[in-house]
This record gives sequence, structure tokens and C-alpha cells, in this order.
Amino acid sequence: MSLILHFHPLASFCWKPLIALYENATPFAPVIVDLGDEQSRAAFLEISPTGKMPALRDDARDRTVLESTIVVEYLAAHYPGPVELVPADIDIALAVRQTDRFYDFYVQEPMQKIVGDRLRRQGETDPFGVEQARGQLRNSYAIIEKAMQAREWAVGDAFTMADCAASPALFYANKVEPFGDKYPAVKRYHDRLLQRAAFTRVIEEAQPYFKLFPYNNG
Ligand SMILES: N[C@@H](CCC(=O)N[C@@H](CS)C(=O)NCC(=O)O)C(=O)O
Repeated sequence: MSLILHFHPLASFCWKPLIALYENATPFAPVIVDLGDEQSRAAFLEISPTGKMPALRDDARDRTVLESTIVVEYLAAHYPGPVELVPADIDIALAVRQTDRFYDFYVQEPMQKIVGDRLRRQGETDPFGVEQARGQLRNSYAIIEKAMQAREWAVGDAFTMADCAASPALFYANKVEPFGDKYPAVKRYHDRLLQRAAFTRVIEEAQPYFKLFPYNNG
């Protein structure tokens, strides 16, 4: 098998390339990284020196690709399939990249801050930072609410890398700062993403690990 994805089934940034791989039925070998296991951690640090996942190894092309967005870009360029993850039209591609950045920086990052704080020891938490992160999520929801009024997918007329980024970002953000009734277009978009077979599969595969998620509510 040429492609090896190093990831963890619960890790939100890892869901982006997983969704991309499943969308195009791209064959790959999965390697689950356990950062709590000395051997697994040491092996992973050889591949990804920052310790951040996902990482994609492509033996056929002798490449190691880091950063979830770059992994999806790499798949789009070298292992294309029926779902055009990064459209050929440069203006649409730029909008896809911009939206992918939006979901990473302004949805995933504040969500990670809130989750990470829950895992801190007593006395080491950062309530001010968490409140700021919640405010940033609500601001992002308002931006998405406006953008998604009449849209099916994040950019253009078809599912792209931007939707790969939005899927885990909205899934986990909704767990830590629920959309409630205030953002119906965000909820509709999230529901649409949940109906994609690739995303359903990723969530199903994460089920055994959800007990480790500190905001797990079933
Ligand atoms: N910018 C990176 C972020 C990756 C990231 O934050 N990954 C998390 C999992 S969702 C991770 O590796 N956490 C392990 C750690 O920080 O020790 C990307 O897009 O790949």
C-alpha cells in the first residue's frame, strides 16, 4: 500500500484527510498514533517532529506530508478522484483554501482551546481564555450563518476541501458551544455534512474512543 495515514480516530484535524480519503475511496493503510505510548510516540516524532497529527507517508513518491490541509491538497493533486477536493478553477480554489483556513483558525482552534482547558489540572485552567474562545466560536457561527443562508456546500456547487475542514470543526464545536436555535443555517449545513457517507464512516470509527472526549454527552 503506497499511502499510510498516521492519525488518531478522535483527533479533529485527522478527520479532514480521512474524509478526503473516504470521499474518493482512495486506498491507504491506517496507523493509529498513541501519544501516550512511548514507542508509538517516538515512532511518530520521527515522521512529524512537532508531534502534531495527521501525517501522510507516500512510499511510492517517497514523500512525507504534514499538516491536514497540505495532506488534502496532496491527495487532490496526486490521487485525484471523482470528488474534486481542490477545484481546478483558481478563483474557486482560492475560496476553498480561504474557507479551509477559516474553519481551522476560527472554529477548530477555539474549540481545541476549550477542550484542552477541560483536560488541565485544577488550578491550571484558563477561564478567561476559554470565555474568549467561546466568544470567537459564536462570532464564527454568525459568519457561517450568513455565508450558508442559500448554500449547500461551503464553496461553489460541490463538496470540496472546505467541507472536509468544516465537518470536524462544526462537529466538535457544537459539542463545546452548541449552536442552539440561534444559527439555523449552521445547523442545516452541519446536518448535511453528517449525511455524507465519508463523514458518517469517520464518526462511526471514532465511536470506541468518544469516551475519552471530555465533553462526551453520548
Ligand atoms: N495545523 C495542524 C494541527 C494539527 C493538530 O493540532 N493535531 C492535534 C490533533 S487534532 C494533535 O496532533 N495533537 C497532539 C498534541 O498536540 O500533542 C494540522 O492542520 O494538521
